[in-house]
Amino acid sequence: PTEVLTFGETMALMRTDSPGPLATAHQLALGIGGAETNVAIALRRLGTDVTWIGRVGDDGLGEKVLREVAAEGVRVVPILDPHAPTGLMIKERRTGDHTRVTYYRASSAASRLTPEDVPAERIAAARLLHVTGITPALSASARETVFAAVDIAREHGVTVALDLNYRAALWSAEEAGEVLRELVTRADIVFAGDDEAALVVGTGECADLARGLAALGPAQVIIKRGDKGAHALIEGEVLDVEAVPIRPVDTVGAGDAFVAGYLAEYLAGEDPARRLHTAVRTGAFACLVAGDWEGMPTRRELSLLDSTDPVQR
Ligand code: KDG
Repeated sequence: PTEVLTFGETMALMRTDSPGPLATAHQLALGIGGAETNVAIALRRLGTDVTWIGRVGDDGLGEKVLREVAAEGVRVVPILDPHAPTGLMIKERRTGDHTRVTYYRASSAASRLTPEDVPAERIAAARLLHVTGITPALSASARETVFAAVDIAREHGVTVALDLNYRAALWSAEEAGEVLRELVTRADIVFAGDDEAALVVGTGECADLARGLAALGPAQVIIKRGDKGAHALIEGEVLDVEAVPIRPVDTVGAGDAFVAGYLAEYLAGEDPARRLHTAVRTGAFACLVAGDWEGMPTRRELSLLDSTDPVQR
């Protein structure tokens, strides 16, 4: 039994430490990253029980992915693929304020995910299934896996959370718009950036976007607005929340942290305002370190950003 079940591609992640073009970089720091494990790790740090199903290559980088995620206390269900490598992502700090991401993930092990990798009994035993719009962009079989898992969750009354997470490097806006729309109609909780929501419902103010998404079915729609906070339409109630002011180091992973903050509070039975209050804080934390998930806060740390005292004793 698990509270949250999630699955998707987690890659080895290499990043340059100092600003400049990749072509002249001499060193890369090695870590791991993937939207669903970023969420899983953040949930775990907030005290939620979480399982991640991951398909990786039978190689050193795959082993690293599995070790890192397991070390965070996430229950890992590994699928080792001897015929394809673990995907790789490179983050190039091109300037102090701009990060460029390059993927080496075509035909990766995770792109070969199939519906059999996500067994019905695991889904049925969870309270919530979390999926992202990245997985359906990986391949036809990965897309099938997402839809199959979501259908099983619905059949068993398991809450379905979806983060649209559009990745332009993986598929076109048109293709994504169609598939994501189908997924939105099947989800209970939907997270989207303004641009991502627009792919599904057409451009508009964030209130229009939230209404448009909610009209497709989900009872909880949350528009993530980065340093502008968030706008939500939850069971008919409109809520706006401001972001926590910070000086961001790297914003990659902030959306995942936001999702985890919201879902952890939702599962703990907290009201919508509390869910959003925590979500903007977890999102801010993720921006304060270079890694995608390393900076995710524990519950005890959540109030840290509200303190003006630079030293805690
Ligand atoms: O949301 C952050 C993720 O995008 C990153 O950690 C890697 O999953 C990833 C992706 O596909 O970009």
